[in-house]
Amino acid sequence: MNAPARMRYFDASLGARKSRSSVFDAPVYLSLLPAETLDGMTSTEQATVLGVVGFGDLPESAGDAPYPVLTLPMSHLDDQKLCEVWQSPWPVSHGENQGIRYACNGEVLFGVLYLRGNEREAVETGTYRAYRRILDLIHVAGYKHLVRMWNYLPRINDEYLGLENYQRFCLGRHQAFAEADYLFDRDLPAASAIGAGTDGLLIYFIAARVPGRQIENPRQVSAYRYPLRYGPRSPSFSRATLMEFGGVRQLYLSGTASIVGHETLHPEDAAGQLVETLINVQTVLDEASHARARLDELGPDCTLKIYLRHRKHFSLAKKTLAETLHPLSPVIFLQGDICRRDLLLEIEGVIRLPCS
Ligand code: 3EB
Repeated sequence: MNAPARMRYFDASLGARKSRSSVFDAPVYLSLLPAETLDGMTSTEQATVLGVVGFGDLPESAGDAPYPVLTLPMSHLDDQKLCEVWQSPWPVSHGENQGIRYACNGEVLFGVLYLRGNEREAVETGTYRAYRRILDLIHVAGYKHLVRMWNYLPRINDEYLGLENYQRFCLGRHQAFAEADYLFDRDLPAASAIGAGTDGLLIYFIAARVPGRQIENPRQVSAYRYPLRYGPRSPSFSRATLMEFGGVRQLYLSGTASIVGHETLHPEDAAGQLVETLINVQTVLDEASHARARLDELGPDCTLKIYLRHRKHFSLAKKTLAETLHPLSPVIFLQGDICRRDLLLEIEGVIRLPCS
């Protein structure tokens, strides 16, 4: 792979790391905080932020922040409007390359990319370009292992010349990974692909110096082995990535839906999809933890995001999650379109697993 031209890459954080690290710190951790919290941050606190992801509502001052900020045009469904603050235990360095704004700390790189919509460019071509840029960056910067990718697409369920935008997205992503010689049962990151009210493709991602472990779900056919009827190239993602670093185990859970085998279960039944999805989430958790972690026991270490296609399912989702999760597990509720038309909801998460 050729190094991108005009690469600017500084990693001053490597030095800081040695003096600051503790064996019990993960090099990246997620806090879900009200957006107003960002206004009160000192510059010392800001220096350890890898990135912030907000949903429709970040304060204007976030535009001046030193760290990468992504504001996703999506509506909160809950009164509690939380944003994602990705933090490092020690100061980070910042950079920009081919439209990717990033922060890194010697162990992980957090990046955000917005690829403006272009009428003349097919979705698959734009996606391919975005993924090539990301793969080039992580290769040159030395954070070669993709941990987690979040993808937000305009009009995800619209069809053009027989292919849905989501299927076109899968084509471009597959091509980029295949050209980079990714092994589909070993190297694929966890991911989400959600429809949002954006003009272009919005991506944020985490990459690491060391590889994680790819986790699959025994109740589901691996997405990269889905049969052809779901699209000419299968979705290139794993069900979760398990990271073990800094003496901590973290599970990056992909968008998880009401799919068993490769088929959607309970179409048009949000309650059924919620139950099936939560079984899938617990199953992936079992795979990663050898059945030692339970959703209802995890507490603040379990941060989830749920996307609902229809607002009308919010109160049902809120109630079902309250019955299933530990009361201290924070959840972000968003309106978003799911990649299959018959899916009404999807749940993803970042979970710190208890030490075994
Ligand atoms: C599924 O299991 C539901 O294409 O990156 C979930 C998470 C889904 C990620 C992706 C798609 C993606 O197939 C859809």
